[in-house]
This record gives sequence, C-alpha cells and structure tokens, in this order.
Amino acid sequence: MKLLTTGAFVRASRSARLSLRYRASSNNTYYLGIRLASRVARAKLPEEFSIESSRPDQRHDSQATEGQITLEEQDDSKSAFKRALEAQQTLNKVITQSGFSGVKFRNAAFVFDETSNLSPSILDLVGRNLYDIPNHPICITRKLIESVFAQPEFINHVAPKPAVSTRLNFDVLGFPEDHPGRSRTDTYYIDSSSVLRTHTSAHQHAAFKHMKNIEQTGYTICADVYRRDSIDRSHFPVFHQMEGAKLWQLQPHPTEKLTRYQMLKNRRSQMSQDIEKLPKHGLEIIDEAGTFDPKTNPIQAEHDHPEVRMMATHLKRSLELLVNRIFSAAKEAGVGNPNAQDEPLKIRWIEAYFPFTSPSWELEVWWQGEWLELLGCGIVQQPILNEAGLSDRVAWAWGIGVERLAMLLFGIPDIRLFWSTDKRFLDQFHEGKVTKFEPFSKYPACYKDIAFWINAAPAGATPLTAKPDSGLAAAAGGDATKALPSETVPSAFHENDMMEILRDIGGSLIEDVKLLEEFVHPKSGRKSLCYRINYRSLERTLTNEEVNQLHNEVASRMSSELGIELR
Ligand code: FA5
Ligand code: MG
Repeated sequence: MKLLTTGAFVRASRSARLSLRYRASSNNTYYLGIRLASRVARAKLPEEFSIESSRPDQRHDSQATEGQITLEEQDDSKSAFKRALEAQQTLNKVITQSGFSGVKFRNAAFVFDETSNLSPSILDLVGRNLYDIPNHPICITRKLIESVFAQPEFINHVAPKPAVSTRLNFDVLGFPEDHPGRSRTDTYYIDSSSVLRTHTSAHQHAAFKHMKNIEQTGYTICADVYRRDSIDRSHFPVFHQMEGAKLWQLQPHPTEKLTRYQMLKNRRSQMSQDIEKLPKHGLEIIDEAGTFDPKTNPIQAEHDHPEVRMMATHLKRSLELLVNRIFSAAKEAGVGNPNAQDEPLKIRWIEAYFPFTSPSWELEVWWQGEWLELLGCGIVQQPILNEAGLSDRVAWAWGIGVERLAMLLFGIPDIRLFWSTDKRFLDQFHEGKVTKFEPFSKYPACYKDIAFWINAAPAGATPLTAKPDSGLAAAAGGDATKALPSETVPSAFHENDMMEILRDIGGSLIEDVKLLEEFVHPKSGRKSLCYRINYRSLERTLTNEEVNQLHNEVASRMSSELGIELR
C-alpha cells in the first residue's frame, strides 16, 4: 500500500483558480510504418502546446555561454534588470548584473529571489527537447505512445515551455500546503511563484479546458520535467513525461429532453461499448489493487460506482495494451525480457495516492532485480474537471515516465545515456524503428566514499532499508523518506542538496550515489553519514587523478555549502 501509510497526505482542499495558454502539435505521424491520422487544425489549439517550426532543429533553444547583459539605462532597479533580461537573446543561462540574477526561458524572463535554487547543470539541459528529435529514442517512444492513444479519439500535444506557476504545478491540482513535492529540496524554484514543472500534470487544467472546444474525447501531452532527485540508473533530474486523459460526457439528446438519470445510463453504456472496443492482450498482470478500498483508495463521493469501475477497467486495459505494445516491439527488436533471459515478465498494479485522482494506481515492472515504477494514474478528481468547465464529464488520467518505457523498449541500461551526445549512442536510433541498443563498452567504475557529521537529526537521510520507488515517493516528486512533510525549507542536511552539488561537479560522470552507513555518536548525539559515490563515464575510462580532483571538489563544496563536518 502506498503513500497513505505516511499519514501525511491529507486529501487536499481544492483551490482551483486557473488560467493557461496552449498550442497543439499538428502533423502526420508515422509509427513503425503506420500512418496515423493527421492532427486537427492548428488555429484552434491553445498557445502553449506547440510545434512551432516545421523543422525540429529550429525549435531548440540557443545555448549561449555568456552570462552578462548590459543595462541600457542608468537604472539599477530590479525592474530595469527584468526589462534588460527580457530584451536579451540568451536563453536558459543565469545572467547576473547590478546585484541581480535571473534567467530567460522561452516563455518569460525571471529575476531570482531568495527561493530560487536553479543550478547551471540543470539549466544546461533545458531546451534540448529530446522528445522532438525524430531519431532520438525519447521521440521514438513518444510517437509509439501516441500511436496507442491516437486520433480520432485523442489529440496529441507537446508543451515546450518548462517554466510554470506554482499555482498550476501544485495549487490547481489540490496539492496540500505541506506536500513534500513543494519543498525546495525537491523542486527547482525559479522564483517564489514559478518552478520548472515537476510533472506534465501542470498542463492538465489547460488541456481540460481545451477539451470543451474540440471533438476528441482524450488527449496526451509530452514534455520535459524537472526534479531534484536521487542519482541512479533510473532517476535523472530532467526526464520526460507523458500525460493522458480520456473523458466521457453526459450527452443531451438533440431533440428530446432527457433526465439526468437517462443521460447517466447512456454514458454508462458508452463506457461499456468503449471497453468492448479495446483489444484483448495476452499479458499476465498481477493486480494488487483490484478493489476500491474506501479507506485507502476511495471512489469520490459524487461519483457513480458502476461508472468508476468501468473507467478503471478501461484505464487499466488501455495502459496494459501500451505496455504490451512496448514489450512486443522490444521482443521483435531482440531486446527481450528486462529480467534474466528465461524469467517470465512480471507486471503489477498497486494502489497509489495523487492529490488530483481518486482512486489511484501505479503500474510496475520487475527490472534488474527490483520493481520499476512506469506510471501513475487514476480517476480525475471531479472538482478539477468542474473548475475547467467540464462538470458534465468524468475522466481517467495517467502520467508516464517516458525514459522508463524507452529503457525497456530499446534495452537502454542507464538513464544518463539519453542525454549523451556521443555519436556511438545517437547513431543507433532511427525514426519509426525500434532497435536493440548495443552498449559501446562498459568502462570501469571508480568508487569513492565521503563520510561526515551533521548537526541535527537527518530529515535528509534515506533510511538504508528504503529502495527507490519503494512506495513512499509522492506524486510529482517529493519523497517522504527524504523530507518531512512539514519541511518546506531545507533542514540541517538534505540528501538532495548533496545530489545537486554532485551533479554540478560530476554531471553525468556520476552513475549512482548510495548511503552506506549512518550512526549516532553515543555521547554527542551527532549523526554521521557515509555515502559511496560511483564515478563512471559512459563514454571513456576516467583517470585516477581526474576522479580524485572531482572528489576533492565535492568534499570541499559540501563542507562549505552544506554545514557538515567531514570525518
Ligand atoms: C506524477 O508525476 C503524476 N503527475 C502522474 C499522474 C498523472 C498520476 C495523471 C495520475 C494522473 P509520479 O511522480 O509518480 O507521478 O511520476 C510519474 C512517472 O514518472 C513515474 O512513474 C516514473 O516512471 C517517472 N519518474 C518519476 N521520477 C523520475 C526520475 N527522477 N527520473 C525518471 N523518471 C521518473
Ligand atoms: Mg510515483
């Protein structure tokens, strides 16, 4: 059972005041040789979903290295700085002038305040738009997902602007004030009211509002998302998500007046027909969340139980079909089972908690000796639909980690590879094709330990027993093993602050970081932590001197920035 065990996640009161802008993708999609129907007319689509240029390479943000701008007027006020920031060309770089710092993204310029915690290593990855590069495995995977959730039923969006308001990322979706996902240790704040989106659900409200004006009954959105997170083979601070939703409406009759009950009966029968239309699959799936436990995973009070059961069946089957498609394509490409050769595939549904769905579930697959979470999903909280002007509709929604599917699809063993610019990686993939990834070589690992004292009890230390995604990771980031729910400012030590320094110094030369040991000194009551850092390049053998230099820099920055004492 998931999150509710922490007791911290009070189902939220919904503050849903919203506004958003969008645009949608509009082109023909080919997938594995199948031509999908062309997209709906551009003119109707909201501004923020976009394919802005017919040439994908023109859609990527410039990556200049300069960090200076000139203020035109002799005015060193914050507003003059903001105007200058808005006027300049360099995107996604920290600009500093007259005591102010800020950054310009595609959608807007932001002046940093005391909440900002963006790091250069993260900004370097903004604007790469991997989901939009036809021969990149992220884009190929996106297209495969879109081919399962395709026209004419679904409209497929991309959302290229990563800066969103805290209102859209959290408030509108009913995140409680003390949800760990809001913490500065877990989220990249641009300023006190804007973040790098932590999930594609930040665009849910706009996508729902847009549903009012179009014929489709569902949508997908693909985008890059950002989280301060741990470092290992399946977690990266920037990754891609796809969000999907499917809605059912109470349909008035064109001529007769129907009662609400009659409309409800019609909607139920529509759902039942839609389930019938879904193809069958041969996957064996363990369902550990087949019932609707009123305590841990309740049906919403205003919902009709038979409808929710049908929506749950439709939702789970649709996602199982996607997973089946992924595994079939992987098998065809010779990638095979993600486990040892002859072991059968192991896939399971478990209960989950998200502030914006109830009931909620997660789908996991057994991968390299542990459960790997692929996606979260559930029945959309009705107030969210009502707030978007859709009180006559009910819906399911899901959010998928695109890298996680791409790793299964191509047999890619390490999430860092997606960001590689090495031709030996990039040249292996071709639009519309699934091919088995051939590792170019496994270079040697170099382990270095770092041990230190911290002053207070470590809200930041992951217990040795906790595994990534072991059931405590919260919706849209925020891990209850790492941050006290009440903690919205950093505590004495937070593991993610260390991860950030490691990423700044080592970038993708760090494969993973594990807590090796922790103990409390019997007399002083101080806590000691020891982490093991695995330095390994995906592209070459690292020299000893190089690693020592990196590690010394890590030690020195940790002791000067994190208030710890090295042992
Ligand atoms: C969410 O982000 C929800 N917005 C999903 C959702 C949407 C639920 C709509 C209900 C309705 P979550 O935090 O579990 O949920 O992330 C979704 C998926 O993103 C995970 O299942 C995982 O596949 C992927 N993911 C999460 N963190 C990382 C990471 N650091 N690196 C790579 N993939 C990640
Ligand atoms: Mg999750």
